[in-house]
Amino acid sequence: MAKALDGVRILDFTHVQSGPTCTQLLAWFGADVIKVERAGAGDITREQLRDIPDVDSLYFTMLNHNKRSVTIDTKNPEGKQVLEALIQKCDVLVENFAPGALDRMGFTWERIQELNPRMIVASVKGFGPGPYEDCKVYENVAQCAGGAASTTGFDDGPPVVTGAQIGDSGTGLHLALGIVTALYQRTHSGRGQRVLAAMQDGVLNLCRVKLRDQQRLDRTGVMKEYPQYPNGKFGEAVPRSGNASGGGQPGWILKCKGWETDPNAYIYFITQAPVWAKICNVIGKEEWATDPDYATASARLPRLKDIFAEIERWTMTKTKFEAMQILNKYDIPCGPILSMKEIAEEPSLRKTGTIVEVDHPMRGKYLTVGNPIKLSDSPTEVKRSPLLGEHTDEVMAELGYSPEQISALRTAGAI
Ligand code: CAO
Repeated sequence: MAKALDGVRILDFTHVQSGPTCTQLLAWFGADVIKVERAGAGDITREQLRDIPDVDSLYFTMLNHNKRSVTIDTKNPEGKQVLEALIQKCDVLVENFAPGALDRMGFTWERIQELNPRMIVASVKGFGPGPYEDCKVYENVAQCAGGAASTTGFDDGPPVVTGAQIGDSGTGLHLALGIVTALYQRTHSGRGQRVLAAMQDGVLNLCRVKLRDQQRLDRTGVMKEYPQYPNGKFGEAVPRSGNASGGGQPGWILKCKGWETDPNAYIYFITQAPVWAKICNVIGKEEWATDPDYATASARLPRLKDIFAEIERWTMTKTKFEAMQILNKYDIPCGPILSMKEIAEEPSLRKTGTIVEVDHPMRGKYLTVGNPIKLSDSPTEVKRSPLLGEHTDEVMAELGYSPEQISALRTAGAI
């Protein structure tokens, strides 16, 4: 079956996590992604956090599916020529080097345009133009600089980073959208353009509601859905809000049966206003449905702590799955705290291709997260990540190099 991005060729100069997540998505949508790696070494994640000696790590394999790998020394003059040929043949160059690295290689925007005016050059950087533009950045730096860490955690503790890789994978997603948008504009303009996704910007975009709250705090000095209300103090900046929902419907994480021994025996419970009467019935507090102290959403705000404590008395009598089943019958929004083990074993996620088992010639079978975006006319088939340089000869031949030329370039250390 045809794929959405059939015919799009990507020169994938990405490494570590942010860039590779972007090009992996494009590959799943059908683009031919040619990953250019340093000869002899490759993407540094191939050897990071290894669980099997001398075998590409899960870190690498889970971020580089459906790609081809070629090794080129881009600092070797002949290697540079190979790269020029690739630039002429590809539609998009994606990179997430440290600021200035591509220029230092000799591939400035101007030079790339000379070689291929239709080329889209897409970059992840830690920061956009400004005081930090030259900084190297990793995931947690972006989480801190983008406002996530200062607003995550509990009020009486330090800032906390989240396990969701919003700096890396989040920015990769933003970049992928920028690339397909630029490809679409090129169909009218005929020209390439630069696409920049800064990790700080990507994280901040995902923390949009916290900038909303900053302005509410500036205006009113209080945010009634935050756990600091009514007894705690608000300062000048948006505080950490624990497990509060961040939206207009208060929520919290509550213990379920087995919490004493199972660190994930919890449920997220939302006291959505339209189903308040049903919540009161389920937890056996029918009188709260009509009591003026509890009957309206605004009356409940100063009492949320006590309300959640009462609801928790009920959730602690059920496992998280039993509670889910009962609450869903009444359309009460809630969610079990699922461990990675439970997610890995969840049959429905296997069925939809969100969790996929992949076979790898050196590591054998492993699990990965498949394409989370499902297109009805462009199904995703997850294929294993390439071995280092596995497709060098194949790609060189496609570029028009003869076997003799390939072997000479190899002897010269260019590939
Ligand atoms: N052949 C020859 N040289 C190559 C090459 C190849 N195929 N591929 C890369 N290189 C060179 C680069 O040209 C660069 O050389 P110079 O420093 O001389 O210009 C060098 O390898 C190192 O590149 P780098 O600076 O990007 O790598 P690093 O490990 O020092 O830094 C990182 C890594 C991630 C901090 C940095 O790339 C960065 O800030 N990227 C932008 C933000 C980003 O994506 N961060 C997310 C990373 S995931 O957590």
